[in-house]
Amino acid sequence: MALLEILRFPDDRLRVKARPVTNFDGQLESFAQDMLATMYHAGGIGLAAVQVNRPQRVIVVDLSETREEPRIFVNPELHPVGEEYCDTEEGCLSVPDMRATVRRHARVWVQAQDVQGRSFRTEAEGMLAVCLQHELDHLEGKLFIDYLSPLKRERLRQRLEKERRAEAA
Ligand code: K1U
Ligand code: ZN
Repeated sequence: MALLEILRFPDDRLRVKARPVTNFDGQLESFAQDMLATMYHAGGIGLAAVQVNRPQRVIVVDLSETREEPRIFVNPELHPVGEEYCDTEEGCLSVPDMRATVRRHARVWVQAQDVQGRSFRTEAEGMLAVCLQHELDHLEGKLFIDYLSPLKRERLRQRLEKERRAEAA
């Protein structure tokens, strides 16, 4: 298993829209395992393939306390349920040291395929629903900070650029 590099905002490659997966082969299984290893290593509860510079429609999540309940979603499609919303503080492995409250659908269901191409459907609420919406946004090139005001997002971009330059010096 390999650890993959996680792209960081404002990297333009985070803005790419992911393509559907068409090949359900051993490479897909191996890539999904690398994504899980990368997510666990980074301490995240989710990860989208776009974040590791593979613009394919694959996400992984694990919200269990034991970190032993990995879930892999290939070609996921999100369907909101009802009109209830929730406000949750989110973080992102591609935007370190930043948290912001985002309004999301409280309940969703997701139609997806596993690494062998078999279709399945998952219903979600609470943090799993929030995390799935966050990861599905990544597949569209969207980040949780896009829900902030333009001014706040620009201040954040400047701060992170400054930190990046300081790290490189
Ligand atoms: O997609 C990502 O960048 C992963 C992200 C997922 C996420 C977190 C919080 C709300 C919505 C989506 C993370 O896992 S960032 C790390 C984090 O915030 C966290 C880690 C462990 C427990 C709870 C949150
Ligand atoms: Zn994220």
